[in-house]
Formats: sequence, structure tokens, C-alpha cells
Amino acid sequence: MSHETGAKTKQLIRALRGESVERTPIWLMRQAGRYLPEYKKTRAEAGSFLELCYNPELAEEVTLQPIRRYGFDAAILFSDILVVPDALGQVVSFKEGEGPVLDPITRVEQLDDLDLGSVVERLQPVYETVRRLKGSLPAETTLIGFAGAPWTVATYMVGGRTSTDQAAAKLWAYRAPESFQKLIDLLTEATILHLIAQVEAGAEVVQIFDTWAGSLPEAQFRAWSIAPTRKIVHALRAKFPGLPVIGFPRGSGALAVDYARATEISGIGLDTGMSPAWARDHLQPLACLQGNLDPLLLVAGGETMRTAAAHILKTLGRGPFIFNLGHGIVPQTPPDHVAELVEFVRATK
Ligand code: 1CP
Repeated sequence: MSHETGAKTKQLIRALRGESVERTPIWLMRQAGRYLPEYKKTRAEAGSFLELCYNPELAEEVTLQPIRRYGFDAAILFSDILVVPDALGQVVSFKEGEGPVLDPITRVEQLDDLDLGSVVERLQPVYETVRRLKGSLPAETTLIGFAGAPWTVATYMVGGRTSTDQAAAKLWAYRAPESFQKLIDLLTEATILHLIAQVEAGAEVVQIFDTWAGSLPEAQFRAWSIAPTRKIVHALRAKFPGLPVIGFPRGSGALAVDYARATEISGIGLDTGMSPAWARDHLQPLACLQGNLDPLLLVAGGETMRTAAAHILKTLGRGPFIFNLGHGIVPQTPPDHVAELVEFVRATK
């Protein structure tokens, strides 16, 4: 099976299966990106951010850049969660220094204009990037594919941009849950197709980013985050039994326990605010944990960063555990601090 390549199972996959590891695997969310000078160069060559996502040669190159520098245990496909609305036919662009801008969907009738049938065809360049990476990654590096969770992608589709409160999507969901369900169902189907195509192309693990899960009250968290994620995990496992899936329900707090139980994900990403000791006691028996150094500690670096990393390793390191940040690397991160962190995690027993 494509997600079980390699004679000796990779450390990161072993951790996700709850097996013993020789050392703590490490990768960092947003490990490719603007903090690296070589990324900025390739991005300028590509033109726009979406052109970079849809150029297999350049997307392969930026995926490999952090692997060459730091030798992470995993490479994450270079793409974005918003390629799904783009492939569905919504107008998506990325404005320099502003982030994503979409023509917002505000009425249920607009869903009829979206075309689920063309998603996989339109995202062929992304799967081509995955195939290329299978040939170019070091043998010990795990290739992670990903998608946004339906709720998080819906917040961008409905709001048209990043928002601090996700008000547009939440108000639709509160006022007309039946029609909001149609959007979530469409995104669930599109996400399943997109992740299946990534695994078929060679992704060995997939991560589902639910960046805005934490803005939902309990009942809505169950309806819009847990339920669709569970459907996605089940559909993937029906096709690829045993596929390791990591969920990142950012900001879910104590509800992460029900999320892990109900979705049956193999790994759960801890956000920066999660207490490692609490996670050890309540979540580690259910799933492999991944996280959760504050990305700003990586900006600060030095002894403060090492003390925090040591605390995380001491609390969670007996496993199953994958070292990561609590959210993505920020652009002002000094590349030397990343090297320092990797060295520290590798040297800590
Ligand atoms: O100017 C640039 O070069 C664009 C910056 C950038 C990058 C490097 C964006 C725009 N997306 C990405 C790549 C990306 N995005 C990856 C692959 C690279 C890697 O991890 O090494 C991944 C996994 C994502 C996922 C993503 N995109 C998420 C979920 C994770 C998270 O950070 O919460 C979200 C919410 C997005 C949307 C998005 N894409 C880009 C921006 C600026 C945003 C908005 C982020 C926000 O709303 O806060």
C-alpha cells in the first residue's frame, strides 16, 4: 500500500501507531515559508502564491527547503487549505501582506455554482507535487498531506477573509443550520476526494487543520468540527485501512477528548494554550500527541525556548509523541533558532 513504504517503519509513523521510537520525531507546522530566504526567492519566481501552489516543480522545491536545512522527520506538502474552495470554483486570491481574499458565499443558492466533480481534476498539479516528492525525499522522511477541516475552510468561504471571530460563518450556522449543513457536507465530500488523491499519489500521513475550531460552542463544535472530521477519517480508512490521520482542533480545550474519541484520529495536534500535563493525562491514552511549543518562543530562542521545550519533552516524551509547535512558524522567526530547537530536541533523551 502506498502509505506503508519503506522496509524499516519511519519514526513518525511508529509514533502515530503508538509503537516505541528510538527518538522523538519532530517537524514544525508551516516549516516552509517566509522565514526562509530561499522560500522568498522561489515564491518571487512563481509569481503569485497560488501559482506557487500549482507549480509542481517549485512546490516540490519549497517543500524540500526545510528538510535540507534541518532534516525534519516529516515533510508537509507545500499547498494551502484554500486550494479546495479555489478548485470548487470560488474566486480565491492571496494579497501580499493581507492574506487570503475570497468572493464570499452568503446565500445557499451560491452553493449550486460550486463544482465538486472537478475538484480532483483541478488539483492535479498538487498530486503531481506529491508524486515528485516521493522520488526526492530522503528515505527516512515521512510525507504528510493535508487539508483544512470543513468548518475552518467554511469560515474563509463565507467571511471572504481571515477574521478574528468567524462571525459570518457562525451567524449563517446559527440562523440557518440546515443550509449551513449543505456547505459543510459539500466540503466534507471535497476534502475526502482531495485527501484520497494525496494518499494515492504517495502521502503517508494526512493532517486535518481545524484552525478555528475553538470559536465554536460545544453543540456547534460537535456538529461542525467533530461530525465532519469523523466522516472524513472513516472514508479514508475505508479505502486505506490503518492510515495515520492527525487532527488539529485548535482551541478545543477539554472537548479535544471527545474529538479524539469520536473521530478516531491517530494523532492530535495540541495548540499553544493546552497544558502538556493535562494532555498527558486525558489525551495521550487516546492518541499520539503532537505539539506544542509557542511559535513566539521560537522567535525568542535561547534559554527561554530550551526550558519550554524541555518541559514539553519531559511531560509528553514517554510517548506516543511528536514534537511540534502549538501553531505555525511566524515569518519573523530566525532560521538559526529552528536549527537550535531541532538540535535540542534530538539531544534530549
Ligand atoms: O505570502 C506567502 O508566501 C503566503 C504565506 C502562506 C504559506 C507559506 C500561506 C497563505 N499559506 C502557506 C502554506 C501553507 N498553509 C501550508 C504548507 C506549508 C507548511 O506548512 O510548511 C499549510 C499546511 C497551510 C495551512 C493553512 N493555510 C491553514 C491552517 C494552518 C494554520 O496556520 O492555521 C490556514 C488557516 C491557511 C490559510 C492561509 N493561507 C495563507 C494565509 C496568510 C492564510 C491565513 C491564515 C490566517 O487566517 O491566520
